[in-house]
Amino acid sequence: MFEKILIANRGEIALRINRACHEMGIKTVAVHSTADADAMHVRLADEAVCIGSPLAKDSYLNKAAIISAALITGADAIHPGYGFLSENADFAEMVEEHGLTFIGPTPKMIRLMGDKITAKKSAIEAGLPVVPGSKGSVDTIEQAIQTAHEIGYPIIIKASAGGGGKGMKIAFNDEELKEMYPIARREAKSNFANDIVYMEKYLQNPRHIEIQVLADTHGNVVHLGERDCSLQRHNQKVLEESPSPALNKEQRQKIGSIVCNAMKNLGYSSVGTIEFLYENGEFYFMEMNTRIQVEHPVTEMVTGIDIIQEQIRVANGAVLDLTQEDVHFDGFAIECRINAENPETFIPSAGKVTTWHAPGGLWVRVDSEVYAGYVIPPYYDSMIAKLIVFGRTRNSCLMRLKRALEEFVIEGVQTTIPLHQKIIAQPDFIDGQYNIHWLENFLKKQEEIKREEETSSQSGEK
Ligand code: MV4
Repeated sequence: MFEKILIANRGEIALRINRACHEMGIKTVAVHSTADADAMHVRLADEAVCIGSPLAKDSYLNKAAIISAALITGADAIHPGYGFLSENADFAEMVEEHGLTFIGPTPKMIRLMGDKITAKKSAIEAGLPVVPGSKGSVDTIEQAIQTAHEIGYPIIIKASAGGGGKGMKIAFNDEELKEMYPIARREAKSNFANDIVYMEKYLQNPRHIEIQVLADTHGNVVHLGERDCSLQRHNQKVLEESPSPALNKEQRQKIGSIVCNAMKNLGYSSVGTIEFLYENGEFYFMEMNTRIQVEHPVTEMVTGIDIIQEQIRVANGAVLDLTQEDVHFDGFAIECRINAENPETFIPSAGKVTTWHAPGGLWVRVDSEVYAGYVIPPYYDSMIAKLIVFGRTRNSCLMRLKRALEEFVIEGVQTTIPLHQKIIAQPDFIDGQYNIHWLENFLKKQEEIKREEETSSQSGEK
């Protein structure tokens, strides 16, 4: 096993990786920017190296500085966490060239999945169901119109170098397509320095359901069920749950085995997530994430498997010690992402956390780097904590979540806790009746109610 792992990340995930390493008897090295010198994972790691100034490009994205820190401290492997360099094939390659292990899949696999056109082609070849669409890139407006007529409107234009929802354009007819096609290419060029786009049938009311897999380097693959991540705002997930309220055991087993076969066909190793749109009982491959994801804890809660420990073991060449029969799905888990933001305007709220009281008790997990007195730096993502709760039934999970959110006390900065409290009180959410548009529609309605209240109170004052 590795003796020392360098954690190339910050925040709650750095702490999460540090915990997994220490439980495996592995020493850790934290790297941090000057803004993160007081971070909890820096304190808890066995060693720490400052790698640069606050802006990510000068520290957490500085490949040479991170690899130098690993070499100087004698680390055997680098865990990239999520975001930053976690899906950067050049970095993974550089790590291997320096005789270190990148804790993730091969650079080739990262590259394949990073390009959304090659990812979709590989998905089809591996046997995954996909949304009908263009065969590869759409290079001219004539080709775009022809493709649209073949697959039928509405269509969606996506950037091949994109992902995560950035730079997508929807068209319902030829006229809109003629307008949107050049805009899509221009935006792809400016966002991703690559103007290659492709087209798909636009699914109007799907859920976002993703499958977690765990694969070793010897061809063994298991799936750990699904997560329903439909509740999102501006392509940012807000709340995730497992199992999905939309799936039963047979459907889970069916898509799970399709995904496992596909991963075997691909020769995939490490943890991975296959994202699907799910509509009218059908799954459609969207993209694959080759990293550990923010929402992995809901899967850990319903399977009892430490996904990061497994990721480290398979990166070290270990044979998976689990077969599919060993994976048992039990109960319900929900994760709330708690951001330091105004819960109505979503404007980030950095600064000193003066009071911090995290909830506890049975089946309540809080993953966070925050402590009383911690100063949230303004340079990074606003997610400061994840609250994950488990219940044997979905209702007991919801009741526990309500209780835990009430117990949470954070002072000094604004947080999205009140938003979560509102969401979980909605009948649609309680009934599991939601899709990818539900949250944004809900927020729009809340805005309207607020505006009406303001107007009526103003007229009342007169
Ligand atoms: C789609 C779609 C509808 N039809 N593709 C957004 C994230 C990126 N991975 C792909 N996305 C979408 N692709 C087809 N063919 C709708 C979305 C989408 C979405 C997907 C999941 C979660 C939230 C979303 C919000 C808006 C659009």
